[in-house]
Amino acid sequence: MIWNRTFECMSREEMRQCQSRRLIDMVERVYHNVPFYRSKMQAIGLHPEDIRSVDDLNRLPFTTKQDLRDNYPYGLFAVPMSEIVRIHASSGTTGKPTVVGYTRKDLSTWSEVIARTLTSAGAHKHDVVHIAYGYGLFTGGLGLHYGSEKIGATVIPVSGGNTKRQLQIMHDFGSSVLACTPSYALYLAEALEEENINRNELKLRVGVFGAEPWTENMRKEIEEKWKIKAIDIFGLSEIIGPGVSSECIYQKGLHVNEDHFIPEIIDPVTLNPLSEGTEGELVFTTITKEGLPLLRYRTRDLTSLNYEPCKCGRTLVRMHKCNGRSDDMLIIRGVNLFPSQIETVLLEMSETKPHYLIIVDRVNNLDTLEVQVEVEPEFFMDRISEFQNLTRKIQHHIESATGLGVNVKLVEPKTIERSEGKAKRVIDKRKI
Ligand code: DLL
Repeated sequence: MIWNRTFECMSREEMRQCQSRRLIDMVERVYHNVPFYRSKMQAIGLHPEDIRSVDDLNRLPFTTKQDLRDNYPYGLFAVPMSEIVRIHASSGTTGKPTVVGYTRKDLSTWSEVIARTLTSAGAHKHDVVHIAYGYGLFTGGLGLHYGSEKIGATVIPVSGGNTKRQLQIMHDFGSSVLACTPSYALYLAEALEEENINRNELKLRVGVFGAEPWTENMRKEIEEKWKIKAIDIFGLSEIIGPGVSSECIYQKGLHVNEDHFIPEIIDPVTLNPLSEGTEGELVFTTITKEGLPLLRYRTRDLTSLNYEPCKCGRTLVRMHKCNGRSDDMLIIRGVNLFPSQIETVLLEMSETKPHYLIIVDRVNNLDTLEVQVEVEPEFFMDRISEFQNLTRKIQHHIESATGLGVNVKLVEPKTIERSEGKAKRVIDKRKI
């Protein structure tokens, strides 16, 4: 089944024309409505009329997460706040989150691309979609929610956490599609065995998993443990949230909704465009977004593009499964974390030194986060209660800055290895 044949199956030439028309309109809008883009374009002597088709895409300036941060919170919005009907946010590189805004039309586009995502995974109106992505500022929960309603499925908005309850609901309410991070899907599978729930009493048949990297091996494990088809779905808040691209049932790359988001692959160092099939950094230009339209947004995700037709009938370009990034962002239990966020917390506290080590692991399919912190020497001579208080204090500060549970370990001064070059801040022991 294909949700929107007109756009998902159009010829490459029709897609080019559609993208060109939309791009021209979008460049005109951002030039007039977003001072940031106007001055960026003026600085390189580029006028909206210079953009005549998608072939001119690479004349446009790039946008980075830092640009969003510099214009925090609403500076890049292209419409007045009275037109914005929803806000979401994701982690920024330091303390402040990246804020994104949607108009009514943006929300309708979002539901449309999620409807495509679910349909390409094989879901339909008779399904019961169990949404265990977090609801809130994170785009996972609400993003999947409205798209599921759009296809006419029954939505169970469980949100994340409370594993026992998840399984009971899945069993009693007849969930047939599971939407969550792949690592949580594995964790739930293990809990299923522990709770002694008979898999054959569940109606589950498909999973739509994303928000973090996962390998083919993880897919195999999830599919075997759950006896379901596990579909990879990809997206990022800045572009819309989930719904940017997703696999079809052939699981051979993720179809990009390129009538809304034009993908490019660039060399992350020279910033030059790379040819089809070459791995590099994924860049998106949104061509229908109203609230937060972005020109050539550097995702930092590494992948490649494939324009060959797919067996499913969709002509939408496919991106290879994403398994790496060109920056140091970690994804822990689906939550994005930059080491600099931890550093900011530690620098703000007088008792600690900015020497720290982040250790990420996966225990029973759940990510764990430990932060080792060097403290000022007097803490090692003081009473044990002071020591515990400080541990708790750091833990609390990190948790409220990142939204992630953390195990803090205080270590003696000069025990964390110093490096002569780039400091090694992260040890990621997860085998993904
Ligand atoms: O994670 C949106 C999302 C929600 C996607 C639910 C899929 C399902 P952010 O929190 O802004 O948005 O994080 C975006 O997560 O740049 C990638 O590095 C990573 N990511 C998202 N999906 C995948 C995936 C959501 N399927 C960042 N495979 C992106 C690998 C993924 N990485």
